[in-house]
Amino acid sequence: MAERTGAARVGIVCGSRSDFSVMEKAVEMLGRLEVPCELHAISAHRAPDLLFRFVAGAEGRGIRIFIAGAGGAAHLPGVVAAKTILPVIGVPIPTGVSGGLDSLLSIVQMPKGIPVATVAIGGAENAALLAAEILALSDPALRDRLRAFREAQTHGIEDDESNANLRAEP
Ligand code: RP5
Repeated sequence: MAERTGAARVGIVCGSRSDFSVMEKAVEMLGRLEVPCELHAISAHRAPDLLFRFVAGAEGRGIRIFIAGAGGAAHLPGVVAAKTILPVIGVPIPTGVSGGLDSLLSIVQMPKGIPVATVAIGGAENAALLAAEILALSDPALRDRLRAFREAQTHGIEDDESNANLRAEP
């Protein structure tokens, strides 16, 4: 388990350690926004009882949102969503099947009544940003950090050398 300082507010879980290279991007983004999180590898198929224990204990530990990533027969985000009413954001992990189309369809095609907010294939950064935006609804300081992130992102593009001739007159 990876952990940032302070009680984790976002629980990140993925189906295998082989997913860590994608899911670490969510850890990194949340770290940048100063949102404590934890990262676990727990397969919904290979260790369902452990997954249920993780989900059942998470809210009591301070988790407010889950980010769940899986590849192939990617049932993990849906199974997490089935066991909690906290928001669940699904990250389809890239695979050898059309770049991860199998993962995407497995995660996005949830039955009505059990939602999973699904981001793009490999879109762990956006999963982290969406989680932060949800938390920011009741956290003004985090709202400010998100605004600062957006502004820095915009300035990075405006300041790019390729756009030098488009800059406004001083
Ligand atoms: C899924 O199967 C995992 O989420 C991973 O993306 C994929 C392959 O897992 P490993 O065989 O690498 O453990 O459950």
